Amino acid sequence: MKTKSMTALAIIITAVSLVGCGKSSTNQADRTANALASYVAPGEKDEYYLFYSGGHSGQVFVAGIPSLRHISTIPVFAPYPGTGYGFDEESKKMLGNFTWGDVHHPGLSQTNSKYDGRWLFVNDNANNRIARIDLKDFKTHQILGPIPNSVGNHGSSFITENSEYILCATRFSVPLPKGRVADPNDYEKEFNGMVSGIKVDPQTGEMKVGWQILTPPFDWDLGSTGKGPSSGWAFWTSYNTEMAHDTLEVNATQKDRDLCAIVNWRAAEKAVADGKAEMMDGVPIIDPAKVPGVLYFVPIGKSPHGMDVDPTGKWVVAGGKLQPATTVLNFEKVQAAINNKTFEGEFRGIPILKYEAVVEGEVPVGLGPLHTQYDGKGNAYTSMFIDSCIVKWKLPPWSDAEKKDLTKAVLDKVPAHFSTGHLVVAGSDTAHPYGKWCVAMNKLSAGRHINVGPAQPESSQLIDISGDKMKMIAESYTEPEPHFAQILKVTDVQPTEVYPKDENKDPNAVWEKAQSGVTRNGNQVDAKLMAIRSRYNPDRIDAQVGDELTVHVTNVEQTRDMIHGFGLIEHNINMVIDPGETKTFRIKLTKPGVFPFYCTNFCSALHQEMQGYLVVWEPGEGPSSAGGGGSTAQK
Ligand code: K7E
Ligand code: CUA
Repeated sequence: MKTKSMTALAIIITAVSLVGCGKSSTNQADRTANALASYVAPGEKDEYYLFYSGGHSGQVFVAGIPSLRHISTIPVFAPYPGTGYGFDEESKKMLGNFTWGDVHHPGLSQTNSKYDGRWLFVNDNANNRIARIDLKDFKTHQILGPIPNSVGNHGSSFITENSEYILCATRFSVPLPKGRVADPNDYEKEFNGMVSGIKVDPQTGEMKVGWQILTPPFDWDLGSTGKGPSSGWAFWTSYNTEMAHDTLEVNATQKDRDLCAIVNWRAAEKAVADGKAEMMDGVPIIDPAKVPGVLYFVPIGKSPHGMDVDPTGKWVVAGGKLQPATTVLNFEKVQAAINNKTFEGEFRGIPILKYEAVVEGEVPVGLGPLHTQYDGKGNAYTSMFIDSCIVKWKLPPWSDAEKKDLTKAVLDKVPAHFSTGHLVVAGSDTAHPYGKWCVAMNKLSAGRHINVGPAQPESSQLIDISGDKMKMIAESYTEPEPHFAQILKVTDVQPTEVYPKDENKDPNAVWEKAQSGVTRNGNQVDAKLMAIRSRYNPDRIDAQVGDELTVHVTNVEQTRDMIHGFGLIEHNINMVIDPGETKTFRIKLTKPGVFPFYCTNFCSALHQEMQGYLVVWEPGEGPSSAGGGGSTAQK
């Protein structure tokens, strides 16, 4: 036990002393060439979107490639006053009672194993949710969850080839169903993990929980979905085959190999249709010990993290955090082992495939391999957390000489700064990778930026992978906390520029002065406002303490980027309304006073003049429209 943690410590110390091994070139010609390669001149535009996860910021950030400039923030699991997200009723409802999430793995929707530019799905590790961003307007349209029977929704969101499902696996195990209490000392007996199939409506993208597969209490880690020969399958690593429930750093690193999951999701879907599932918390649950063919295990060394299917669907590569090699599974051999029952045992009724029968080789890439991406030309790129570099290596088939000595399959290394977590190549998770760029998202980028205090800003690095040798071209600040990302060609999406008036189905939308105004029904006050450069109509709302006030604001503009805001003084309200959009908020009025409201988004030379008053009278006072005895003040 001691020696093992000592080894881990030694590796980390070596890693720290290795940091700084790769300086960028000081050669003037190289510097000029690199600068030009990522330079997007004023007025010109980037060629790709980079959607990167914002980790515990709960957001998704959009950058351009090759400039690496951060150009947009898509709020998902946390309020964001910049777009008014989390203040209007609709987005508040989506957020539920949570004000944060932990986004790890964005996944673009696919058709025929190709990005179709429709949706971006992201997971929330913290509150067990999945969100859908529509690429028509780059906004969050659905948050599903907390998903029943699922805790620590980290091993997601992995999209199947035709976006039939988003597949998820749990990082944490708990007594199920949620709410049941058992002693963590009884972890092995009482706790369970889960694999979930989240069904996606092919037309609308609407998600719902389809089915789940009960698993032993391993900590499932990263995964990916199959294609080609592995179509209908999915794969996850795990890092706690030991089933430890305390001091995981030591107790979950005892075994040389952890059991990874090979899931036949089509078989799971069929088993549910055939009535082989039992309900738990409203979800059909498959017990894979009772339904053979749904789940298999394969041992992979050691404390693996990423598990990435290559574009042909034949090779599945796992990175062993504590093993200086990636493990390459051959899916055809996996199939043969399943058919011939080449098992080396079983665990709780689940067959364990014989390691030697399914592994094509272990490629000695270096220390701390995490995630692998592909260029579709037979090359793999693995991020090295400890070595702080990206390693390019050759996928099988290997020559006899390479097979004998797989160091020969390692083609190139480029330093990254520092401790790379994820990396991304456009289309790597589809059958059709494209583009010349790889982005390395570095975890512990100390000293890469000017000093801003104790927290060192993270960095991402742009690597040109078009040649034999990789070239690090540019570097940029990355909002915390980057995990995975997706790259999409700009020409593959056509975001809308305004919401067309005739598509606005909000019953409270108002398009002309005559429709707008304030009405009262008991203590319910309903204000329908029109926002147009540079005024609100009406610009006065009268109400009383104790009223419930609902305000609907329609931005009647039909011009791109003509955005209006609605900030209400001392009421914690800031809506931002895009052209053609209607947004609503509801508040209980608790204090008397005159509260100005104003446009928060700069809209014209007279933006500052775009303001009005919410007059909150004491009960019984004010104009008749406010329930008082005076004459009507509105309009
Ligand atoms: Cu995908 Cu960062 Cu959640 Cu690896 S995890 S690094
Ligand atoms: Cu409307 Cu500023």
